[in-house]
Amino acid sequence: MATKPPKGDPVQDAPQVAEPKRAAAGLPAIGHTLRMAQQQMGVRRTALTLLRVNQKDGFDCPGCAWPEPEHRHKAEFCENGAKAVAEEATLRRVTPEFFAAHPVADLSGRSGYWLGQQGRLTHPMYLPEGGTHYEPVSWERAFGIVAEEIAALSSPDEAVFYTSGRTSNEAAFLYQLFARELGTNNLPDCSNMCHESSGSALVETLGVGKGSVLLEDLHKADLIIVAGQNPGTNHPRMLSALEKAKAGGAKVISVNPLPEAGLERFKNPQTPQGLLKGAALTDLFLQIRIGGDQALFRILNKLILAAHDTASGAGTASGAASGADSGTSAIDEDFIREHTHGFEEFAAAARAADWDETLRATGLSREEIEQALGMVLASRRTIVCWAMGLTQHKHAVPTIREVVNFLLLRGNIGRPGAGVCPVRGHSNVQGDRTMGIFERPAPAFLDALEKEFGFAPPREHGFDVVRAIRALRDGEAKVFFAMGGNFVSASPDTEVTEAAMRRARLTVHVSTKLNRSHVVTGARALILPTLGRTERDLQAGGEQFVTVEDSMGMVHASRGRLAPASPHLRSEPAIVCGLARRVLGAESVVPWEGFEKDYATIRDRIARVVPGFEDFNARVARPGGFALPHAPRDERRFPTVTGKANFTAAPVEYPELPEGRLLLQTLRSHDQYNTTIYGLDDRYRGITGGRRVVLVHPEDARALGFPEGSYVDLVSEWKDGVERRAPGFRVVHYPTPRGCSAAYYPETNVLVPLDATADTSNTPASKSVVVRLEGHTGSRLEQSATD
Ligand SMILES: Nc1nc2c(c(=O)[nH]1)N[C@H]1C(S)=C(S)[C@@H](COP(=O)(O)OP(=O)(O)OC[C@H]3O[C@@H](n4cnc5c(=O)[nH]c(N)nc54)[C@H](O)[C@@H]3O)O[C@H]1N2
Ligand SMILES: Nc1nc2c(c(=O)[nH]1)N[C@H]1C(S)=C(S)[C@@H](COP(=O)(O)OP(=O)(O)OC[C@H]3O[C@@H](n4cnc5c(=O)[nH]c(N)nc54)[C@H](O)[C@@H]3O)O[C@H]1N2
Ligand SMILES: [Mo]
Repeated sequence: MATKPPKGDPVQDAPQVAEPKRAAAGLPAIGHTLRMAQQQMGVRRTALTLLRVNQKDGFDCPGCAWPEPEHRHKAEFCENGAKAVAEEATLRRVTPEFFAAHPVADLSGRSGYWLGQQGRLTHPMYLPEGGTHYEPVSWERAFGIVAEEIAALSSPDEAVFYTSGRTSNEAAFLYQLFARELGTNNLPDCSNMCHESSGSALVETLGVGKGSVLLEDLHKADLIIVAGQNPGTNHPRMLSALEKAKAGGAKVISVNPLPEAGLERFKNPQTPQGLLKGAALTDLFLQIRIGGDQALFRILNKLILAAHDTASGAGTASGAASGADSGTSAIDEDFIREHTHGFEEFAAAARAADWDETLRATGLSREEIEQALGMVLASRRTIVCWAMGLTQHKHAVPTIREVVNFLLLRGNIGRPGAGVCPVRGHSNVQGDRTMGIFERPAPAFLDALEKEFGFAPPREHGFDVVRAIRALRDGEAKVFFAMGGNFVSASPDTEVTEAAMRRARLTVHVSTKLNRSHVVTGARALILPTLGRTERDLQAGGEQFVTVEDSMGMVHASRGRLAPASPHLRSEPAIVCGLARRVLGAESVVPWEGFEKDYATIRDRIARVVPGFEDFNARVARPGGFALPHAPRDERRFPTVTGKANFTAAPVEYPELPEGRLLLQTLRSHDQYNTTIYGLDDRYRGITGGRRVVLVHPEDARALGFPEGSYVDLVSEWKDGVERRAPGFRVVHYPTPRGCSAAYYPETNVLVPLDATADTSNTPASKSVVVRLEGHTGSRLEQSATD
């Protein structure tokens, strides 16, 4: 079957710019999807594969973690889900011949886009110490190499086991079991760079680090606030939920520095009228300054309290004790009294919020904020959704805590149509955490593992992503093993991270596709090719399926149907079992062989270790799966330290911007999945044919002396004084607030200092990097290849 070969390496891209779009999806999206899919898969495979996405007997879309609706359309896929599937189900192959033709030195000069376009990995490959090329290696020898390097460590804590968020529950459970039986909690994951701030804030305040709403809650809400999220690109199926909510009378406020097309207008490809006309989704757009969200929610909280005080004629009274009728009150006094802790301290901090500071931090007008307040007070059921625009800042955790304060104040937790909705990224990132992929596991989880398997898991906390990079850099970690992902490109401070990886003794990647992490290696390196979601998984015990958990805590089965990309691939569970048997040997107390044969036996163990998974095999057999319990949502029970939902009172923070500098947010284009680049266009933002662009307010561009279309270097400024430079970006005028700018990740990761992280969660602050622009002097042909 004819598929088009990938084009040459377009590192020296030449972006073109047009007006940004005002609507998302619709007919152009369908045509675009089919073209991309057919280039990768051919026509027949495209049709067969795309019909299986998110159907009850099909596989879970590897795109995002948005849940499936109860009544699915015949083709329950979205443009970007289809691109994710096409990327995996491509007919292109990276074979041993490919590696023989391309020395590692050549591959490390290629862009990430080019590497990904080469196709699916077909064989286990080994780069020996001092070698110039990857060579084919048997699975047994590959496991032997890992065993040798682990045996040479002076402690298991010198090994690091990273996980990306596509790994199934079964594979994740086995992987953490292996690491802990070996003796380490060094289990960093992509969540450390993603929603860790959400988890940190929610565990402390509500007692559960997950969202408290189900899909039907969105449909029932009166008001949905979407803050720091671009669903038109990153969670396209969420737009249908917002559309449905609006049909039921809900209002939507979007809080974003950028006017994102999907939030403005959505053309639902599943309905004829949607395709043609589209629906306006946003009722109020608050074009906030980068990092201004904590200040915004703080002033809203002040205004809600003031509305209550006025209504109850109290002025200074402590709302919670006044006993006014909560049916009409601006705050839910009964809820606050019965279920929360820390109200007084919080209320004092909120009342002290200052308008001048708020307007400075948010860049919004008083009228806009008062308009938002009107909508908030008119809503009995409010949901706040958020993603990376809130989590990747120094003050991300207090920002999300302020969102929680905002919801608690009006009793919007544990009530239908209301709650917190952190919208997760990778399709099983939430499930991986539930399965114990966490460097700081709860003692109760370790106790349960110990009781079930009879070994003593390590209790000391392990490395998260940033600490793992430091440990590799400083020679304290020597073996780096990745279950999926692209650690080198996804992590901050690219040059530091690459140097750290190069110091390792051994780097190992379980992967579907080639990426930069395979070519920036330790002294020895392995690539272990694995099955993707779309592929049939046949083991000695017959055909297997796996399970995943979506962003709303629904667990369901995922079953691939396509023939594997190569007969040499192994499933992720089989790889962990093979590795564990070789590394741990006869001393292991875990039945790895049985687990590999029959994944139902893994689920039986999960059922005994992880709360909420009782009777797992029977419940997951039901169509659509089952919902995990969530104490705040289900019974307004808050398993926090105080036993109540905690109000918090942190000082308001927002990023400082020195004169002549810009705040840079690093974000996704419409044609990428994290570090996987599907194409060079960002259709909704009007950018085509290139990714090295920086979006700047026209007045800032003028004031800084860089007209539209000029080429600049982005230079980040951080207190360590180290120069971090991303060269050769085209200046694009864009409607972003003054002082704010945007450019794509991962090209700009080189600018994010390793130590610039969120307080408490340690998530890289990749949405607020202080940069200066410098005229680009070198030729554009000298651009770095790390993109
Ligand atoms: N097609 C596709 N789907 C994906 C992904 C992908 O790369 N491609 N990635 C997946 C993953 S892992 C994740 S985590 C999610 C990411 O989903 P998103 O969080 O939507 O991804 P980003 O592109 O990082 O977008 C951040 C949004 O926040 C806004 N923003 C930036 N700073 C601020 C701020 O200070 N305040 C506010 N209010 N807004 C701000 C930006 O303008 C942008 O709209 O998507 C998942 N789904
Ligand atoms: N500057 C900046 N940096 C960021 C972000 C940002 O917004 N700005 N976002 C952060 C976020 S939210 C995240 S989640 C991380 C993402 O970090 P990662 O999860 O590490 O990166 P991905 O690009 O999603 O990983 C892609 C690779 O995963 C492999 N893969 C795909 N499917 C499978 C599979 O089924 N199994 C296995 N084993 N491998 C598979 C392929 O080989 C592919 O090359 O990046 C973070 N980095
Ligand atoms: Mo993510």
